[in-house]
Amino acid sequence: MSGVRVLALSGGVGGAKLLRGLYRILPADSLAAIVNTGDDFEHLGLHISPDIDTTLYTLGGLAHPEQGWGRRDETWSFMRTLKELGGETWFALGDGDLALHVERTRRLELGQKLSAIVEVFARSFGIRAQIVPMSDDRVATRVATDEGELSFQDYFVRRHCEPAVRGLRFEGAGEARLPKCAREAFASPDLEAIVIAPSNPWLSIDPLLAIPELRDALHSAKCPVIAVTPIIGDRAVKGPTAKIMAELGITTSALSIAEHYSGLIDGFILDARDRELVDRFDVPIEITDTLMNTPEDGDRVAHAVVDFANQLAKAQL
Ligand code: FO1
Repeated sequence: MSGVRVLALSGGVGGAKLLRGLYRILPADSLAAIVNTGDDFEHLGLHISPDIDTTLYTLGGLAHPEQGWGRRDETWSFMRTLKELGGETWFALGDGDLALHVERTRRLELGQKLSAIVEVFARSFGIRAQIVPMSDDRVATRVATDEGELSFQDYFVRRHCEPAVRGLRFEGAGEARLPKCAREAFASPDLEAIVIAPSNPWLSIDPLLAIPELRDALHSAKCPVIAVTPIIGDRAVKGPTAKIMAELGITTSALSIAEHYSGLIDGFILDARDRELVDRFDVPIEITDTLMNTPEDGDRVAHAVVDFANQLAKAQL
């Protein structure tokens, strides 16, 4: 689809905050986001797509402000009753959120593609950006831990990220295809920036990079590819990134993030608190305050991404 100017690769909560910034500063429908579905799982007979839903809620202004996932102003009658019935309640499903899973499952069982369903949901939330699952094919993140291999949500939610991570694999990624609208976004004649959002690289971005078509599209991109750091100092902004890096024997630093994307990115956005590292990268660096607590913070980082891409594009001319 022409018209896409910025294409973001994103996972959970951290990525969604940058997407909100890009969505607020860019003209309607010039933003496309390809979102991780490696965290998807079947639960209570429902197909749940956490990173897609976090993105929809965040851009739709419906996200729970502190939690990052799930809806604001949620009610919990379903979970209360499920508990009384002795059902599985380790994965919290609010009443409004539940409707999304029920409707997605109904449509999937009718044979609709996940990408088409997400487009319907985005429109119903009034979202004009293109939110695209990384594939309509099933890809499942599997976490090898010191207690054996766990499914993603078992590791992340049921076990609270406690088991030590020994490795990750993305079952089905090698055969997974990009949805048509993702291929079209990469081919947009107006594309001026591809941005890897500040999501957990290992958990939320690597599933996307494991899809051959997506990786090839990144390598042949004609516009700058920029990554935004999810690490400030030696800590992750949110979630288990630093713990996983330590368990994988990777130094917890923004340098390791740029190294992880080495060969894929033309520039890296470093947090101002890590300014002293600036000369140790082998790609051009843009420094800004990357912490996004308010919508205005997201706007700031989004402007930094777009301006940096334009600056790199001029330098490449
Ligand atoms: N994360 C939790 O830590 N506990 C939960 O009970 C939980 C429920 C949940 C329901 C719907 C949804 O879309 C996300 C939910 N998450 C929950 C977050 C989810 O596990 C993560 O957001 C992603 O899978 C990783 O970013």
